[in-house]
Amino acid sequence: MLTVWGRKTSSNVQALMWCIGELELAFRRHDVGHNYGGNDTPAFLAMNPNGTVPVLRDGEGEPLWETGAILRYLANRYGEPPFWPADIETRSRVDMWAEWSKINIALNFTVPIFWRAVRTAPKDRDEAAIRRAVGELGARLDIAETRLARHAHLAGEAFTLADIQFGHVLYRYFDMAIERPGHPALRRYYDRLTERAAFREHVMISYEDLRVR
Ligand SMILES: N[C@@H](CCC(=O)N[C@@H](CS)C(=O)NCC(=O)O)C(=O)O
Repeated sequence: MLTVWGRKTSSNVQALMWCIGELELAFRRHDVGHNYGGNDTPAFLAMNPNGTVPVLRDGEGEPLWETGAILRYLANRYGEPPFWPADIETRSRVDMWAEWSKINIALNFTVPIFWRAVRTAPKDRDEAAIRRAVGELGARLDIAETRLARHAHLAGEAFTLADIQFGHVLYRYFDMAIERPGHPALRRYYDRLTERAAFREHVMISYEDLRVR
């Protein structure tokens, strides 16, 4: 049994929960972080000195933190090809796109766009900075657009771990009131993600609790 610490409104928790859902693993999840608190207690900090969510524990194993590492752990332990290929070269290409997504997409979306537009009071919002950040993210999404115009998924034809690292921010990206550049293949890909039960359950979650008014 997997134990997850982390509120379901956290984008990193969403990536983890989506992965757990895709792999059909049994879990229990504790609401921790943001409004729930609980991530600054000695017990929590003993599991993760950063005080961030998610944290994962598999059975009685050592707690794991850093979402990218947790996802790879789950893939290595429970994933099967083509989600997590057995062949090292093919697996590394999936991993390459997963890493690219974390660094180029998730990190350029969450703080520069989502925090500025949703987790900042309207009176303090810097609309010009938001537009600039959407433009900068858009330039990186051009790379995904080219890829997705030719392939069904980010790392190729199959749904893989890379799609989880890439796709877990797309619900917010497409739902938010921002002016997005045109990326038709990306939009079609996102629409296909919304047909996945685990994506709907763990990623398509209201972020109104996070909104600063
Ligand atoms: N690099 C870490 C970042 C973790 C992180 O920043 N988590 C956020 C939520 S997405 C957090 O714990 N925020 C504090 C809170 O929820 O109280 C990872 O990828 O797991």
